[in-house]
Amino acid sequence: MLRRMASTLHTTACPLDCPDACRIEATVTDGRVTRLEGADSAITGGFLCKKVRNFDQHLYHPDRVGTPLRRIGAKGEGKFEALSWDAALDLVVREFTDRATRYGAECILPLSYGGSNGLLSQDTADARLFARLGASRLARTVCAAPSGRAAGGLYGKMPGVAYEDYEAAKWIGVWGANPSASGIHLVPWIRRARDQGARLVVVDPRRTPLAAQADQHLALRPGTDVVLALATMRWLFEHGTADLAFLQEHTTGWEELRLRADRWTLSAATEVTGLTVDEIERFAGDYAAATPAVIRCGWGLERNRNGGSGVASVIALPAVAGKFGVRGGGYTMSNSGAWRFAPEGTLGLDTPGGSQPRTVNMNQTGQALLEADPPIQALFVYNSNPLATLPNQAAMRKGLAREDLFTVVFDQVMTDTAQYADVVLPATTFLEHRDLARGYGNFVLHRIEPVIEPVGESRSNVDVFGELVSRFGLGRDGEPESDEALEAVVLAAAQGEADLSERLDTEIETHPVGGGRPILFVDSFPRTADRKAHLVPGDLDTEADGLYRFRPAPTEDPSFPLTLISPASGRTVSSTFGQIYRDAVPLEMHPDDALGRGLVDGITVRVYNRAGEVHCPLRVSDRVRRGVVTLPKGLWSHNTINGNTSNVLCPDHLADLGGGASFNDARVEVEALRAS
Ligand SMILES: Nc1nc2c(c(=O)[nH]1)N[C@H]1C(S)=C(S)[C@@H](COP(=O)(O)OP(=O)(O)OC[C@H]3O[C@@H](n4cnc5c(=O)[nH]c(N)nc54)[C@H](O)[C@@H]3O)O[C@H]1N2
Ligand SMILES: Nc1nc2c(c(=O)[nH]1)N[C@H]1C(S)=C(S)[C@@H](COP(=O)(O)OP(=O)(O)OC[C@H]3O[C@@H](n4cnc5c(=O)[nH]c(N)nc54)[C@H](O)[C@@H]3O)O[C@H]1N2
Ligand SMILES: [Mo]
Repeated sequence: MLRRMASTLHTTACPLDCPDACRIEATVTDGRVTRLEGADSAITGGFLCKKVRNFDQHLYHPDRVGTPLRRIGAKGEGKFEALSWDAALDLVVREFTDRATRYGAECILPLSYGGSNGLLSQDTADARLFARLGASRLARTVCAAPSGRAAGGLYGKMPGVAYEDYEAAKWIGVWGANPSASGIHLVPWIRRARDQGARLVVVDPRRTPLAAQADQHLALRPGTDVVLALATMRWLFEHGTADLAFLQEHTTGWEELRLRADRWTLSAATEVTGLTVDEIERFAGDYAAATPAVIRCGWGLERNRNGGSGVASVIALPAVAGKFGVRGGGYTMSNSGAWRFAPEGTLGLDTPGGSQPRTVNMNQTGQALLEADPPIQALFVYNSNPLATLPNQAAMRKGLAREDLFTVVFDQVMTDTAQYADVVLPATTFLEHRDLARGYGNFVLHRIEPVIEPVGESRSNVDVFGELVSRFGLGRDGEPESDEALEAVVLAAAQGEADLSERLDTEIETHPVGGGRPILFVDSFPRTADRKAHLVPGDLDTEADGLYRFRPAPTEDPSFPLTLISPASGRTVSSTFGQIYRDAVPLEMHPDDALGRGLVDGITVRVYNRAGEVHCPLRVSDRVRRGVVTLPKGLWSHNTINGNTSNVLCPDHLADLGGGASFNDARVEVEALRAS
């Protein structure tokens, strides 16, 4: 039991969707969290981001859901009344059962993404419930799907260079990543490397904080990374700086990759990327000359129709240039593959009669809610705020507004999505429940134990999904149900790891087998069958209909000449914490684009395309390149004047790999908003 006394200190960790997985020291006073600070860590330096330092604002926010709620107003109106857990779960079981009987179990769709991102609060009891119900499956593609496919196909998800080893690098390329907002503990390691003379290059359509300090900033057009990377490879081959010995010994497909790179002369690449010949040549020459050289590949470049090929080409570069084999050399993408948990076999995820329910791609949930056949009649949203975070927001909103759809939203706060729920269930946060936090930048795993009692009547995912399993009559005698039992299942399913539970008890930071600072192609190899990098894997080539092929926007519609990108911000994690920030967020636009349209800083604009429009303030800034405008991801309806966010402008066509989202492929026009 948790003891209540004046002030106690508790060590825990942050599982939020961020690469860093920080250790936390929480102060609890009279049962309330009063202070959160970074706890000792060799990797993070013991400091926390501002968002999590202020997590108490989220914990005790007036919009925190305190009890189960039932809708009493129209959908979207936000009128609810409290009801007991018993009554709420009864209602869910009754409605889901009724609809499954009438339409078949596939009419149920679970809709979830990272949420708290802990290993217990997703893919455990929830997976058991929805599998045994025979519900539609969800392809969780909103993030990292193209990059995951690329990293899996080329290198078998080999973990990359550790943050600590950036210090050894002489050349650091930050490519489509903005660690100053989205994984801040990499930044001090980059700074240390620079203090020792490392060169910093940033590839990003925006001048991010690191780009502003970089030795070179390549502000390319969004979605053209594959062309920059291939032109660089062509240059390397042409100038005798490709590492043919490495390619022969450790890769397959390099001759084919070379052929595909061959059409990208510097001048052809400048046409597409908007960079100059000098810029690309300088980039290639400096990269070729430096050792160790490391690329931090982010997620900004995957979110367009060329995203999978873009990521594949970026992570193929170190193979072509021969940058592996030394500490601090190679690339870092997601390091989630450092831990391989495979508990599926022990959780009992069988479907009724071995049925194979359909799969809905979450990037097209809006369309599915409006058009799927059989129809989606029961939606269970958890660990996600899809109205704020999925593309094609207009379809999503219309789908959620369907009177015949029964929607459950299980969340910590009244999100935009929750406003459309029939039943809202209050969820605990990682300070109130047990979980496991795994870094996907840092090579760490932490056990999370609750530091306070649940706020209000909130309950954990494990608890609620477990209870639903039994209320639907789908439970099985003796199977692991409690959070502790499920934790044991997950830990025991960690491939290649021994004594993980004990290690989590005794070690300050638990690293995966091998220690978590691999030297690539020396003590860590691709997890492909032949331990080689496959530079043009057949399955990816088929899926992408030609890997590394650059696709111009299908309809470069002159009515919508601007590309809208929606990067992460330093205030929110996706849309988490969005209830705290209610101010109107501006669209950023280059001064030349503003001038051409007669727009000035500070006015209210209408950003629009055929899918919808956003009304918001304008900030004129040369931080974005010409032809590109930005509006951050994770905004809520209260952050804009008309209640739509950038997601209303984001198309729901898919990236070339993994069924990924194409958020950064939006085309828009902007005009002054006239009072009507
Ligand atoms: N504070 C905070 N931290 C987070 C998150 C958050 O929302 N807030 N989100 C977490 C999650 S879910 C993720 S996926 C990661 C994301 O981490 P990052 O990948 O670092 O974040 P993004 O801002 O999505 O994208 C990075 C950069 O890509 C640029 N970009 C956009 N389009 C292109 C392109 O076509 N090519 C290139 N080269 N660059 C492009 C953007 O301008 C942006 O600066 O961060 C995680 N950490
Ligand atoms: N326009 C645009 N939109 C984007 C992106 C973009 O680049 N542009 N990027 C996308 C990316 S990278 C991502 S990862 C997605 C993320 O999209 P989502 O997965 O929808 O992420 P969040 O908005 O953080 O929503 C997570 C929700 O889970 C809740 N939650 C947290 N912990 C728990 C828990 O233990 N139990 C329950 N039941 N709920 C919990 C939080 O309160 C929060 O409301 O957004 C995408 N949206
Ligand atoms: Mo993400």
